[in-house]
Amino acid sequence: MQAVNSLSEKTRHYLDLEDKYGAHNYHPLPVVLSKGSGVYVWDVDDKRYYDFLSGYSAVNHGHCHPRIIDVFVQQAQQLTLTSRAFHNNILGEYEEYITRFFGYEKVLPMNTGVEAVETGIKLARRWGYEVKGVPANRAKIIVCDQNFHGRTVSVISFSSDDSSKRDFGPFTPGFEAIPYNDIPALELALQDKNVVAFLVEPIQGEAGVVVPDEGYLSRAAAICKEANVLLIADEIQTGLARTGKMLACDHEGVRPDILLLGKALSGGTMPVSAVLADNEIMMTIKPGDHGSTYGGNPLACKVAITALQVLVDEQMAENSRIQGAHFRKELTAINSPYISIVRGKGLFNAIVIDRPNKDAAWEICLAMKDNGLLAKPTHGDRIRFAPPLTITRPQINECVGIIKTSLERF
Ligand code: IF1
Repeated sequence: MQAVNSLSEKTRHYLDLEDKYGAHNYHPLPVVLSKGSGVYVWDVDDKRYYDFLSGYSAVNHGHCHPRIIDVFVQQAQQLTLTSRAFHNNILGEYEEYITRFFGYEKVLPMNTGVEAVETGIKLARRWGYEVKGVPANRAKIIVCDQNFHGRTVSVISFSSDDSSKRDFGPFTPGFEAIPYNDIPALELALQDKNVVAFLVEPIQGEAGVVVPDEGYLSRAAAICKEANVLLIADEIQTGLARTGKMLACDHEGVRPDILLLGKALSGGTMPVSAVLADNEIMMTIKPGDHGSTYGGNPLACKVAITALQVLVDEQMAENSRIQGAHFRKELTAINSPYISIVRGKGLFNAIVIDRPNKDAAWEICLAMKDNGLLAKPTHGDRIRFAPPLTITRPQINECVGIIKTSLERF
């Protein structure tokens, strides 16, 4: 672990406050950030770092993107929240923009990613009963082992990660987990006529950027269609240009029945999520059946329109594809005895550390921090590398150098 006395006075001060007054629901790296711009963040001692986590892919646009911040400030001084009890002049324009952007008939605006997941689950169940004709309270949703879809009680009910669910029961029924990237397992699961949906991450993020076989997603979509089962794609982390296409589903031309977005939809400024679907599904929700205080607020909508525009104007998907491929090539060329696997798509990558001591990934992240790059281990032996999609080739090369130096220190 980091020798705590090597931390500055200022850093120590903020760590102590959080330790004393905040719930201990995270174990962050010992660094206290106070400023962000583009691919960089600065700590309270004005030391600069490359941000290779990007807020778990919520900061795809880079920190404090000027166009997004300008719109945020301008709308924040105009009208931030009306609730859905009244209309406003932003929501409809946002709904038109985002549904045309992704090619769906309707959008249901929410806030956090897990709220979008919960909304997708409710939509699939409601569609299952009212359209597919599944008997009341018998709807089943297929999920994958090692999934991560958020932290509400219903969503952790189908988690396979003990730390996410231990002692949080009793759990919500109606979910069945199958192995990820396993078509025969999906075919078998869909023989149950009560299955209403298959909820899947196009690439599993928390599991350590697990990329399924080429064709898995398109085969799964075809099987779901045949079985009259909705495909729900959780693109909350993989979407919005992170994997080198606007959506990870785009790599295989898959159009999910329900599309879940979040995180970078606001350019990293505030929680904004969205559920997109066509009328057959979306119109099963009637007035008063679902909602949220902040869902679709004018500030979120205005910011989201700009965030989507910036992705396109700055060709972030293309940059993600190009720089990601180079990054993986360079990481592999390091040929470090510590790296057993390099994997990912676009600028959504991870390495698997091949070392007996379970803290190796953490120690390497501490070393990278000292060398000016912030990344976080996931599941002990995996380190996710996900910089903002604005990163340039020279910056990628500099970061590969930092990673190389840090690994050599071991
Ligand atoms: C934490 C993980 C990432 C997500 C996918 C839904 C959500 C997430 C694919 C829920 C959220 C975040 C949550 C955050 C850490 C981070 C995370 F490590 F937890 F799993 F990114 F991989 N679907 N992921 O990745 O969205 O409600 O958080 O807005 O909970 O520790 P949210």
